[in-house]
Amino acid sequence: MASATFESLNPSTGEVIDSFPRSGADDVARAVDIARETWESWRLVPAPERGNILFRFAQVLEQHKAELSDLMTREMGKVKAEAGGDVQEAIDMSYYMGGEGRRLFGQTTPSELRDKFMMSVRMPVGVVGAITPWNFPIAIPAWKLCPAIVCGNTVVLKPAEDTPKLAQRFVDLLQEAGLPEGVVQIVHGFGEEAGDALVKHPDVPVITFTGSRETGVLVTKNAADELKHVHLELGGKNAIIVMDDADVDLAVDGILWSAFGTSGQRCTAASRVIVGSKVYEPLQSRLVERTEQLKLGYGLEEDVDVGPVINRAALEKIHSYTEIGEGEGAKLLTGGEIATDNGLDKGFFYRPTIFGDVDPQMRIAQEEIFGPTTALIRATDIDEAIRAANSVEFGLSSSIFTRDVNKAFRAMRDLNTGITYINAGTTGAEVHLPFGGTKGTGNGHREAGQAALDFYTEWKSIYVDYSGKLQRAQIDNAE
Ligand code: UN1
Repeated sequence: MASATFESLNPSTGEVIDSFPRSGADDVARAVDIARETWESWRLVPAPERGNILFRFAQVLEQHKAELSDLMTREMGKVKAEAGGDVQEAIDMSYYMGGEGRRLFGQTTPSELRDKFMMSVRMPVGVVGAITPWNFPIAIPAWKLCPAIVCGNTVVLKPAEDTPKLAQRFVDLLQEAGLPEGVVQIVHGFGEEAGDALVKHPDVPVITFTGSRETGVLVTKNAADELKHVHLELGGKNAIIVMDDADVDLAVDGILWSAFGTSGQRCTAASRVIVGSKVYEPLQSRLVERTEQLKLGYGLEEDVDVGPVINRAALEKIHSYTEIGEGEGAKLLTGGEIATDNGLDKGFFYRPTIFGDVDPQMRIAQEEIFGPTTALIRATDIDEAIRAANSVEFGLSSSIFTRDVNKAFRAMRDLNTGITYINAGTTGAEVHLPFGGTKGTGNGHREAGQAALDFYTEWKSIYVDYSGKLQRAQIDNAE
């Protein structure tokens, strides 16, 4: 076992939560060996039985929802209600994928020959290496592990080093739900050590990673020699478009929730707002006013709206973007500072920040900040708005507020993202539709929904000839 350890901190108070083993390549190799061995028996367990374990896991998560949400606010910082939502996503995913145990549908199709039967079935792939982020510390492990497990794979999980305790609880509760030992292994620690060893291990044919674009590219390169299946979810620079005909109050509600919920630390967060020139001024003033009413603080307290960001490095990065925005000539409308009053200086708190008069090509409108900062951009019509929305390297989520059905359909077709919302913000994806994005957000795979099954299985095509004679397909069969 790894002898070195690392600590997990409470981002609201700076207090140490617990310490964890800092795993290296040897620990990863041991976990992979067990997962590889367990796979030989796990792949033969009937899928409905595997699904039943997920139904029980969903129930166990329900029983522990309050405990997990409370721990999430302490270890990751998101406010109470949002922490409950994170756990609920895992519950929903576990029920949904549990049901797949009795589906996992393939196809049957007629043969071109007589007395011959053809079908395709989904086969498990083997050991899945899952590298998960800290921003959805219970939901995202569920997005990855529930489909992997029901499809008959085993898993080595390397959770983010900021939220090890939540990941450990997740795995403990899987065991409590009856998951046989060895099906899921956890290795704690850092990307350069544990994560990298997992990505390079020859007995891990599948890697699923949610994190930064930079690391995603590295994962792809390091997995290339073994031709691994790689799924990537790499964030976004998501835009909300507000057309002149929109319900402005509704749009402001959507912007507040999507820009500042989870302190802006969602891949789906709205870090750009593209506004029609007629509603720009009223929207800006209402948005700033509502933003200044948001209460920053420790998310276990009832009336707190916005919690801390994850750590000191994140706080500094977010603040550096305020300086970049000001340097680029954008107008700082509110926020733009590290909050230190009323004891907030013990944690990592950043004031919700809005820039106005932002040009779509500025860095604050192009780069993922992953914090409570959003940029207002003007657009004269829908063409300009869609052009601006699409002018970034990412393509995860997008949204339009409009009462004009024609504009809504234009947006559904032309916004180049994996997810588009009409009259809602950019966050809040449900577990039974595909989740993921275009362009620099990923590599074409999707998680959640039916799409996840395509990643965690290989198709096998099976031909059964019951004619009793040699029949040859794809040649001239005239007798
Ligand atoms: C993420 O930030 O990586 O749609 C996931 C949403 C959440 C999931 C976000 N259900 O905002």
